[in-house]
Amino acid sequence: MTEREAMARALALAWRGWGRVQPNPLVGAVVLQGDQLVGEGWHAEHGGSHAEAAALAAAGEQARGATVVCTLEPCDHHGKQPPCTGAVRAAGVRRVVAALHDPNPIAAGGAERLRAAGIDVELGLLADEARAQNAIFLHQQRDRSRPYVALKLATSIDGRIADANGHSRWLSGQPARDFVQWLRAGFDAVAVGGVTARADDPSLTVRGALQPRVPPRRVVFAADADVPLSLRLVRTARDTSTLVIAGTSAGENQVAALEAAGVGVIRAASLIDALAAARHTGIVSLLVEGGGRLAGALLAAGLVDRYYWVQTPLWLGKSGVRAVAGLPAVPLADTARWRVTDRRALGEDTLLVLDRG
Ligand code: AOF
Ligand code: ZN
Repeated sequence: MTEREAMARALALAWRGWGRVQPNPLVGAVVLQGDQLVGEGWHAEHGGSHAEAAALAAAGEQARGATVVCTLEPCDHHGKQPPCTGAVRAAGVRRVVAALHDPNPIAAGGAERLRAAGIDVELGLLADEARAQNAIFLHQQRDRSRPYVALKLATSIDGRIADANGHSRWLSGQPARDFVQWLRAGFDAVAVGGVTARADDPSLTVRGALQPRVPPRRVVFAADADVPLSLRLVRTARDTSTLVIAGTSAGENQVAALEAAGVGVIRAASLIDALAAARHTGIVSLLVEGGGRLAGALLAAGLVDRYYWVQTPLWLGKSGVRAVAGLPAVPLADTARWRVTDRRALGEDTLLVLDRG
């Protein structure tokens, strides 16, 4: 196995922490003795063993003289766990290959510490893949003003999210819906706009195989606070936290009724203020699941970091509900290309993961 193959394996292992480790990073590690894999590990639970320490423990004596291939620079601090730099040195490792420099100032400095101890350290292997994987963690380290925002839409071939009657159940197939359940588990909150909340009456809960350590909160962006008390999101608000982000002129009575039902309500004058308020309540990552107006408003404001596009092989025609509404026209010469970070089949559907350029 080459170091590049080992890094691809470490990235695959790191995904096993999805839904369980946030706000900490996803991290995977592999120990190579020559071209033989002699140990692997990943960060599995928040507060638990770091990936490098887990991989070294699995390798045991075979770690002596070996290379550790890990998706993040080994940490150099005593936090919930002892520093991985200590574990690397104690194991007699000769070389460390890490995909990313650790942007967390409290934990960083591992590469320098290890080099000072005579260990060969290389950073940057498969860095783009590692950055895409830890996009939430990296965003959180550099921007505390708003959450990381991912938009997820399932659309027809012709870019519609519902038919002319507003029906969207079910556009995508079961494998795509299972993927969305998995995806939700890794976000702090799942959001929809008021129109979608009223039309679909969604639960926005996680009901898949992966149980998140902390269930995502539910957010409704509804400027007029028009979120009927009969909706599932309101009726279950005491079991799973629900937050309505209303405009500054939303009616007092409406707000009071929601609050009496156990829904949190905050007021914000604009979309950017709404996101800042959500971040203020501890939402570091937000998965927006529609509808078209909220998607369009977020995109127009440059507030979408990633787009998970599930494309379903059917047509809905011109009266179907557009995936994105109200996006101003942009001349081709001025529009930035988004980066494809993943592209794969989910049953009959196709997933495209696009990061803002
Ligand atoms: C992890 N898991 O596998 C690695 C991490 O919360 P603490 O004290 O355990 O430390 C968290 C920091 O340690 C984290 O922000 C990152 O900078 C570094 N490495 N963290 O949770 C891991 N390798
Ligand atoms: Zn560590």
